[in-house]
Amino acid sequence: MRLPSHHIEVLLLLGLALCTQAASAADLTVRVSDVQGRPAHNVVVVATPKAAVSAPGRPAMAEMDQIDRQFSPYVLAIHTGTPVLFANNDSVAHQVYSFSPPKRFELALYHGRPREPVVFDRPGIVTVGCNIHDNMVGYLYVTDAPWFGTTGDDGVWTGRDLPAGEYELQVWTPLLPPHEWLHTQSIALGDQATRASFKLKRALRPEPVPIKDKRVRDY
Ligand SMILES: [Cu+2]
Repeated sequence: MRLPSHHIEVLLLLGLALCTQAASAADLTVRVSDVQGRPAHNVVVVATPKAAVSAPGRPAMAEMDQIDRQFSPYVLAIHTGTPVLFANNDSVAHQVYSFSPPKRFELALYHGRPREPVVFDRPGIVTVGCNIHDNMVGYLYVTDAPWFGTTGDDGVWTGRDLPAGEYELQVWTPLLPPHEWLHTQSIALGDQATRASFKLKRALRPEPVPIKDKRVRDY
């Protein structure tokens, strides 16, 4: 079939419009530093668009491991509805639980791969612990926002291909007093890669330390 020339023109214009739309997205790099200006890692960064945008694809499952009698990662950011597998690759068995309102659960004492993941179906902050090892603590930040993550050792999180527009940025860490848990700022994104930074206002508490000494008696 041959298309009349004006139809071809319309198709070309349509193609051009789609390309333009795809181009008006950019990466967002957020840097978080502590009061001394050092990189702050394991900090949750959330980017919420102020207008509706098409959301990125999400992993079907997330994982929080247990190593050296600690949760790894210490802080995990997930989208609401994501199942999380609490693997236990430690040398000892653990009994993971949460009393937090967005998700209460308890996994019977286990080692290795748990029978089922835990689905976090409500947004909010969930603290997890172990019934046997009181020093173990981890956090899940469950969010409805389309872009989120945690900072690496360099204090940086990068969101990929955020459509142009206005966003609210929030950062959260369990290592600040509760009333200072959220720092917020607004940012406008265009078609250029954009940077934002947060400097936390108060000193962070130390993270719980892993216990590597295998001589500690345990079961
Ligand atoms: Cu344990």
